[in-house]
Amino acid sequence: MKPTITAFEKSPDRGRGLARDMRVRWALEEVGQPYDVRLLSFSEMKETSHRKLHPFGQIPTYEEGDLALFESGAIVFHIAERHAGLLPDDANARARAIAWMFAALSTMEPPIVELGMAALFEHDKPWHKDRFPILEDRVRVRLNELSNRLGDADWLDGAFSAGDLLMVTVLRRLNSLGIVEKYPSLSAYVARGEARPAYRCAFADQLAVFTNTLPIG
Ligand SMILES: N[C@@H](CCC(=O)N[C@@H](CS)C(=O)NCC(=O)O)C(=O)O
Repeated sequence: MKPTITAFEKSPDRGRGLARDMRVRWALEEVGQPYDVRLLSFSEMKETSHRKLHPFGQIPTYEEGDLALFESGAIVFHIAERHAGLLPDDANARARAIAWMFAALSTMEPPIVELGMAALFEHDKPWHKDRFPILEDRVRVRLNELSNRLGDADWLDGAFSAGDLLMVTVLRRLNSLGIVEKYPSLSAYVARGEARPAYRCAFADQLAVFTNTLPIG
């Protein structure tokens, strides 16, 4: 059954692939699963009908038959479990790839989001000058550790997995801050993710929503 996901009707990132529907689109492209997209305005996201799908009134959501999911990580995990290509068959390697999914979302993403929020919304606050370097340091500590672990490998644990997919999307959130560029192995890692045909297809589709160049559905 063809799933339907939700995405911003007008993404605040202007189609730079930073909204979290990008992860879901990329996962679906990696496994070759066609999908439909329902676009939502900010007010539609807060309506009761959407909150039945997403308690926090956000995107993305995922509907497939009588299954409705929210949380991009859970959706990517569901896709990876139902299709070949995003999680290894070997049980231990699979468990490690899942650990990287959690690492992307619960260890890397929170300080990165915090820094991004501070850059976007707090620059005029009196405490911004003191707080920003602290947030930057927290991110740098994690990037250092991740970079040390990745070393010169292509992916985090053997073959490309859903762990890499989520990690690349999380690191991309730093794009406008010029921080990942200080870590050549991480920059190359993100570039490798972005070069994957499935990524490029997903990116083009979400950009087309913003530029209005493709019919959706
Ligand atoms: N942890 C959630 C976060 C979802 C989220 O923050 N979605 C953003 C778009 S990337 C959103 O809908 N923002 C609008 C809002 O919160 O009103 C996930 O990974 O799906």
